Amino acid sequence: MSWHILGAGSLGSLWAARLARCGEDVTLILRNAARLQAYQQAGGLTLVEQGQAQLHALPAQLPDDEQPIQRLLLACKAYDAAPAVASLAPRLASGAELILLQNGLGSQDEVARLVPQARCIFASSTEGAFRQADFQVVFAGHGHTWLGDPLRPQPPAWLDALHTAGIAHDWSLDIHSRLWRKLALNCAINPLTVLHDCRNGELREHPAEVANLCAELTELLQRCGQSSAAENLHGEVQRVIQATAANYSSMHQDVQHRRRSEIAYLLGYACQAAKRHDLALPHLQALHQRLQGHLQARGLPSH
Ligand code: NAD
Ligand code: KPL
Repeated sequence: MSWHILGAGSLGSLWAARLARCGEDVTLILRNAARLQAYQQAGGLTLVEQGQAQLHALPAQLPDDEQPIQRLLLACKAYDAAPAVASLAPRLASGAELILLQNGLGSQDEVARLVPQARCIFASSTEGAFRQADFQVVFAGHGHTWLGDPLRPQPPAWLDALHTAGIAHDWSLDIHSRLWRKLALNCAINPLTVLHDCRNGELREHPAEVANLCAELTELLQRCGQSSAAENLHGEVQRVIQATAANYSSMHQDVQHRRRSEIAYLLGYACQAAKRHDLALPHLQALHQRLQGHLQARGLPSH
């Protein structure tokens, strides 16, 4: 069975190249005719791993191609996920499976609502990749990907293909917990790095701000029934700040490069959840407003 991968960006290319080189049948879905032409001119996707570049001339097509889709890896940003799936919905075969690689929360439910007939598998990844040029992606950080289906505990048979492709993963029986934990980490670190315009490590100079956010995020997770995701959140945030001290967070990089951020699916989602539960979280709400103001002042979307 073949793979369709929507989004030849960082993670999409990383998955596409590794699946294709172990013999999987992979087709890319590109945004429009101009992107398809640029891809054809580039001759394929290049993955740079440990300094070695390898070109993969994978077939590519447009969203309105007629080929039915059985298994789709959705590798776009959270805010693009629902519109992208809406454009592909007529092509989904019966029993189609979607793997949703988006960070944060909210986009998975938007997609699942659009295609109730398909199986939606949620993913949370700590792998790192970035685009160094058009259709050239650098595998920057080995990590792990957790996959799970909140509605069906049985793992899909194709997990073996991920294993063969060297994509480190586990099937998770509680993928929501993984996604909430990552969302909380991202909410405690990323917005502060944008507002202080600093690397992750410099947050060690703002211990009270980090501690206050962790306390409120812990309360939120507990109220949302995510007690295991809440466990020792502050300790893990401090560990991640230390371990990634020299890095700029993904949100800092987005703002720096004047790209739209995923704020709505991180802090925005957290603040909405607090509101639904009638929970007052003054530090988190103030952070959300400060970040929105910061983005608006730079002409970037704040939702
Ligand atoms: P990216 O911006 O590099 O790639 C997304 C690609 O999707 C772009 O090429 C974009 O043009 C394409 N796209 C968007 N809508 C489309 C459409 N309708 N049709 C065709 N193509 C479309 O993004 P990324 O860094 O790969 O991130 C994807 C998701 O994975 C995000 O939610 C991100 O937070 C998460 N994530 C990324 C990393 C990483 O290291 N890059 C790590 C962990 C999680
Ligand atoms: O995932 C991250 C990001 O930059 O998005 C870390 C390193 C955990 C910081 O929140």
